[in-house]
Amino acid sequence: MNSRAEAFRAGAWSTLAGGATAEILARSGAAWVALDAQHGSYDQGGIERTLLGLGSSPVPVFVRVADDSAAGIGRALDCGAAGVIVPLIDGPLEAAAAAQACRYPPAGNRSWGPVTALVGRTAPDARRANDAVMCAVMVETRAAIGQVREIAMTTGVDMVFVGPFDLSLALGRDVDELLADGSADSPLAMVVRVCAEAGVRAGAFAGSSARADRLAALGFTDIAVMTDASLLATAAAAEVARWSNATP
Ligand code: 3PY
Ligand code: MG
Repeated sequence: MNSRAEAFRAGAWSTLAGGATAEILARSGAAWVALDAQHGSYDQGGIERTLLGLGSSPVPVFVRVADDSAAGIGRALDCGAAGVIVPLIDGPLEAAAAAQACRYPPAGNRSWGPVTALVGRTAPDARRANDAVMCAVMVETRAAIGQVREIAMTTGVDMVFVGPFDLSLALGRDVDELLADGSADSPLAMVVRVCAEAGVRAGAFAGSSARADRLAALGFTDIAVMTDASLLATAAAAEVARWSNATP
């Protein structure tokens, strides 16, 4: 993926494996979709079924992997993910390991074995796969905030992606207070600034419009503005409320 900071992209987050939720999100007009294998219900089988089932998605589909293991990163990419979002990265060494796990030698240490090739699709060219892959590393710990510049500058990192819930816990702050902190030296403003300086995208999880608005105002370029579970819960509750108030 082109790692230069570009236009704003609103992403969709899928926590509900199975069914067609990821496909609905991929066709919603969102700029990208992420399948959540850390806190969502995507296991390896769910990732594989969803990515293979989606086939030619109109937008990139990423996987938020369960952890920073090279095995999990490689398996998600083998299934056809356009990139990975790697949680709980503390510093540049972990960021470099994640970036290398995304790429075949000589750029990295990814092992060859794309599952997509096994189901009759053309196996991607290794060099092109290295250029196209998107490696996002999550900054959501106190250690990571202290080294966010080094993380953003790490070779092969395409996006720094903030997890505001974990970050607020790590910093002992309320998540909405952290998001509302517009001061120039706030942790989130600093992330946006160092990403711009490093020429990488600045992503973050919002999960709701109100939080997405705050992150957009801070200058984040890629925001997970919605999740399938919260969209369904909100819309279902609103519809039920409308019918409970309706007079026959
Ligand atoms: C966080 O906010 O910590 C996340 O990882 C979002 O899923
Ligand atoms: Mg998190």
